[in-house]
Amino acid sequence: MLTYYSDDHHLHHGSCELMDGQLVPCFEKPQRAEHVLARVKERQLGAIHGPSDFGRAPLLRIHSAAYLDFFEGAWARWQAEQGQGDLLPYTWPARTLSERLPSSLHGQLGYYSFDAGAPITAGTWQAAYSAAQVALSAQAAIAGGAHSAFALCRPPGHHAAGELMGGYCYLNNAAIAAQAFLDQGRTKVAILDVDYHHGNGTQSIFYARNDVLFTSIHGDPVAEFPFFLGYADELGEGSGAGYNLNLPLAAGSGWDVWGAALETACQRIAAYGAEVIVVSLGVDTFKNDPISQFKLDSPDYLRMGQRIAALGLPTLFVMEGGYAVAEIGINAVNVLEGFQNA
Ligand code: Q9C
Ligand code: ZN
Repeated sequence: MLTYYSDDHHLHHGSCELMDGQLVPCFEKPQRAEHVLARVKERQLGAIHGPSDFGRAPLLRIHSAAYLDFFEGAWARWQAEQGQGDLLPYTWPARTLSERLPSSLHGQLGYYSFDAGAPITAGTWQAAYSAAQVALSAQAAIAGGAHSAFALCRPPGHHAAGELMGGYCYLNNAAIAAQAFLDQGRTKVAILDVDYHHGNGTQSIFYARNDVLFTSIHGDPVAEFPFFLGYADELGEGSGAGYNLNLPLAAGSGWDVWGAALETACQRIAAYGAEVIVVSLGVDTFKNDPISQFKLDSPDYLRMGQRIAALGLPTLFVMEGGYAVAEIGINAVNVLEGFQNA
């Protein structure tokens, strides 16, 4: 399997995040991608390519120009204000407040985010832009005839909506790639989001559409981030009604429960008649993940890849979460090897 990767992810390195009332070092750190890349090499998964540059146009199919302009220019504005440290939001347009766009940097940052989990640093735009190009390059490989490809994206993307960053995400790499398939003539794309957290951004982007089926297996939002989306009764709206499948699971779920949910998702994808699958590949479902509550073990990721392969469809894997840094490479590449060896 071909892997696409850019060193530019190192340009994004947030300092800290809020956890249980304390500022702690960011869980979403460069070593994550380094571990995955090292494992891809160790297992000789296949060639590793740098991305091509497809420009802004494919990003604009998912994100608004206003959002991209804000994100690209935010760090320079922060520097012009003599800002110290990472740029982090602290006020959001929650219920009872208006959704006006203020003129101030922090006002706009609140407008374009949903939590304080997506710090903007000097290189965040470039890293996120390159991650999107990595996804598009892997997408192009599949469009060109490859049966599968791995986009080793960092930062991740599935929490990012059309005009929102949050949950370590800025640009929705998986959604951008899914849209590229459609723009190149495919008519039915399925997204399978296996990250521990619900892919609220991806769901919201495609919620009213039937050309992308969104399926997700995740920690029940009643108890888990992102809390405000990801419930089983969210089925899609308008022409997208019936094209959104959420499979929330309880904390402590292991392969027996998780694998059954995967079976449900795969059967829905097959019934849909998908032409291609985009897998939002988070491995924060691992038993030792520091911020998650599922109990998958490393061999389970081989089974995951095997079941996805049984769908028999061209498959684009897009890296999302996973924070048990030492094991993230083993688990992510196990999915790819399970797929490849099936
Ligand atoms: N620090 C992805 O896995 N958790 N994002 C906040 C308090 C946010 C996870 C907990 C988790 C975001 C891509
Ligand atoms: Zn996650």
